[in-house]
Order: sequence, then C-alpha cells, then structure tokens
Amino acid sequence: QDQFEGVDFYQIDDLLTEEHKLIRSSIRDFVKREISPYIEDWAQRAHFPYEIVKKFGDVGAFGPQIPETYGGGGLDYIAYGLIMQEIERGDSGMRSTASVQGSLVMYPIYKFGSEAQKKKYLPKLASGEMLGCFGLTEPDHGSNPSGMKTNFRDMGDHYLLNGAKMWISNSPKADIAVVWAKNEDGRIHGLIVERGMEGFSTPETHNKWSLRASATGELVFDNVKVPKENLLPGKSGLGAPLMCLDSARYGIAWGAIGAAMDCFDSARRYALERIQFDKPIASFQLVQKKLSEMLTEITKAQLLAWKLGKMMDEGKATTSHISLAKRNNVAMALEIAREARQIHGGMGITGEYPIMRHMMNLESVITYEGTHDIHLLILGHEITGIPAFK
Ligand code: TGC
Ligand code: FAD
Repeated sequence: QDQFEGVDFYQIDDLLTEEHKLIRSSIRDFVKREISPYIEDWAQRAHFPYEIVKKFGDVGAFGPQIPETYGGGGLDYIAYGLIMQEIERGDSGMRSTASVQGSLVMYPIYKFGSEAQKKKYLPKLASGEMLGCFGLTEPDHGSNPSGMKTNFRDMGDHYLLNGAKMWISNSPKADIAVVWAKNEDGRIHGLIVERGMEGFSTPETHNKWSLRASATGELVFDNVKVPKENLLPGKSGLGAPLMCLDSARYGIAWGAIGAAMDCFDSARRYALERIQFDKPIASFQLVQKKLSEMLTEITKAQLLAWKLGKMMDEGKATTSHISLAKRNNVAMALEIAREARQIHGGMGITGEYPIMRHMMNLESVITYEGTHDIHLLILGHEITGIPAFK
C-alpha cells in the first residue's frame, strides 16, 4: 500500500491539469499518512475516528466544489472526483464522511439556503469545525423517499418536526442534520436541525459488517421545535434532495475506482510474491486473467468518470448519466474486490490486506445513494420513457 503509485494504463493523466495532479497527490499523501496506517484497526473495532473530521477540513476534502467565498475549495468536478477516489482508496467509510459533508450537507445549504444560512454553516462545515448529516431515508421508505412520513407543522413562530430517519451516515456525531420532511400540504422541504434541540436524538446503529469505520445512526424527532429561519427556502419537492444525490452519486462513481485500484494493486503484488507449485501465482493464466480483467474494468471506469466530470463542469450531466456511472463503477469495484479476495487465498479474509474490508464496504456503497437496481430502472426510464419503479 505504501508504494501505491496509481493505476493509469491508458495515460488518463494526460486528461488532467497540473492542478488536478497536485490535488490528487496531496490527498494521496494525506490518506497514506492519516488513514491507511490506522484504518484496519478502526474498522475491526467499529470505531469512527472523529478527529479525522478536522483533518479532512484542513486538507480541503469538505466541499471542494463549493465556492471559496463560503469556505469551499472552488474546484471543478474532476478535482472533486479525484479527491473522492483517493479517500475511498483508503476506505469507503472515510469517503462517506467526506461526501455526505460536501455533497449532502454543504451542497443543499449552498444551493437552497438563505445567505444567512450559508454564512452561518458553510465555513464551519468546510473547515471541519462542524460535522453534518443528511436525513432522507426512513425505516419504511428507502428506495421510495417520496412516501416519507417525517413531517412538520407551522406553529406560527416555529415549525414542529416529528418522525424518524434511518441509516444516516455521520448522524451519531453530527452537529447538524439536513432533514427532508413534508409540510401540511405534503410538500417536501429541507430543514436544518441542530444537535441540542429538544426532542432530537441520534441513536447509533451497531453491529454493521460494512462501513465499520463510519458512524451510522438514526435521526429521531419528537416534537422538535425548529426555528423558521432553519427552513431551506430555495427549493422544495423531491427534486431538491435528488439534486443533492446527483452530486454525491457522482463522487461515488470516482470513489469506487479508488477502492478497486487498492484491491487491484494489492492483488498484483500478492500474486507476484506468493509462491505455489514453485512459481509465483502471477505466472498462472487464471490469475493473469483476473488481473487483466481488473485493469480493463478500472480503465473503462476511469474514462467514464472523467467524461462525466467534464459533463458536470459543463452543466450537461443528467441524473441518468450519473446513474450509469455510479451503477457501473460500484459494481465493477465490488467484482474486483471479490476477485482480488480469491487471488489472496485465505490471506484475503484477514485484516493483513485491505480486500475484505473494501468488499464489505462496497456492499453498502452498491445499496446507498440508490441501489444497483434503482439505477438500472432510472436508465430504463431514460431509454423507454416508462418509469418501472412505480
Ligand atoms: P420522480 O417522480 O422521478 O421525481 C420527483 C420530482 O423530482 C424531480 N427530479 C429531479 N429534480 C432535480 N434533480 C434531479 N436529479 C431530479 N430527479 C427527479 C422530478 O422532475 C419530479 O419533479 P416534480 O416537479 O414533477 O415533482 O420521483 P419518484 O418518486 O418516482 O422516485 C424516483 C426514484 C425512485 C428514482 C428516486 O426516488 C430515487 O432515486 N430513489 C433512490 C433513493 C436514494 O437514492 N436514496 C439515497 C438516500 S441518501 C444516501 O444514501 C446517502 S449515503 C451517503 C454516504 O454515506 O456516502
Ligand atoms: P429498499 O428500498 O427496501 O430496497 C430493498 C430491495 O428492493 C433492493 O434490492 C431494491 O433495489 C429493491 N427495490 C426497491 N424498490 C424497487 C422497485 N421499484 N423495483 C425493483 N426493485 C426494487 N440514507 C440517507 O438518507 N442518508 C444517509 O446518510 C445514508 N447513509 C447510509 C449508510 C449506510 C451504511 C447504508 C446501508 C444506507 C444509508 N442510507 C442513507 C440509506 C440508503 O440510501 C438506503 O439503504 C437505500 O436507498 C435503499 O433503501 P432500503 O435500504 O430501504 O432498501
């Protein structure tokens, strides 16, 4: 791992600017220093290293695509993708922390928030002084968020929020939650709920076999009085959270490449070192087939992610474009993790190698931000004009 130099079989680096390469190398160094040496231990102990939040802020991992005026990085979407790729090479759970903060908390406040909300929250979220989470999923409404039950009522001088969210990344440690809830008319709005508001609690979800170094929990609202100035005024309807998901799913399309690269790199090294039948296992055709297919799939995923990044920057990327890349690249990474596990033999199940951790993490990544099948149906809708999920 320490010697990781990247995977660039098709000279995709030629498509990057010097700034992109500098940013990638600074995050790669950060991951090597602050994540890789400790991640196995954190994951084994199901420990979320809260101190990483401030460090992510310092290295510019939070909201790199948000303008500098509000503390963001003011960078393009390719830079954002490269940052997600490098962090997820370290661990998908660490990337979750960063992508939730940047795309699901800072992005909605930046896009739909009032000027006062932007000034109050964005700089602190960017610097890591504050951690946020995003509450859309409910116990009975995962793939179908439009059926949500969480609701708020206008009480004159405040809103009264009731309901519950489930499977929320960062929730047990978050200072604020961007919560999607319905008003009396059944219209979905975003509200900023702060830790400490009476009736608001964030119980942690234990015993996960996946994303063990990421803190996941619920958001419970029991008659929470939310000040009126905490409603995001810029957009309502399901389209508002779905716009945030576009940005986060884009980051995941890059992040998954990082996890795949780490598995490929480890498998290649192991295959060259491991001797069976008096030869390195890398000399057997079946092992070479696995490695060749890994490199092919990583290369295709890189080109897809790069082109999607360009379309994001040009404002031409649609939800379907993003679904195709999220779906393809996460499935690709999961398949590579499984093949890499085979190459590592029994050693592949231990914490000596990153493989099993990536594999288990990717089982969440293929489910959250829209499951593998929901993305397929989004594409099916695009192709046929018929929404098959209803
Ligand atoms: P549908 O009727 O298609 O759309 C409802 C309204 O939204 C509009 N819209 C969009 N607007 C802006 N941007 C987009 N990308 C939009 N997509 C849709 C649409 O035009 C419509 O507007 P209007 O005015 O007509 O009301 O909605 P639907 O209810 O049929 O649902 C479609 C479906 C199933 C694709 C959608 O609900 C979906 O994507 N479901 C998956 C749910 C999901 O991805 N949840 C993720 C939760 S967050 C998370 O997992 C974080 S993990 C974080 C981490 O740790 O990294
Ligand atoms: P369900 O929607 O119940 O789906 C179960 C199965 O049914 C899936 O295979 C699905 O593809 C299939 N299915 C559902 N509907 C259809 C259909 N119409 N046609 C065909 N198949 C269908 N959510 C947040 O809001 N914020 C977060 O920060 C967050 N973090 C998460 C972290 C982790 C570790 C996990 C595991 C989840 C997280 N989620 C978060 C929730 C995540 O987005 C949901 O798990 C996901 O959207 C799927 O919902 P569900 O689990 O309820 O599955």
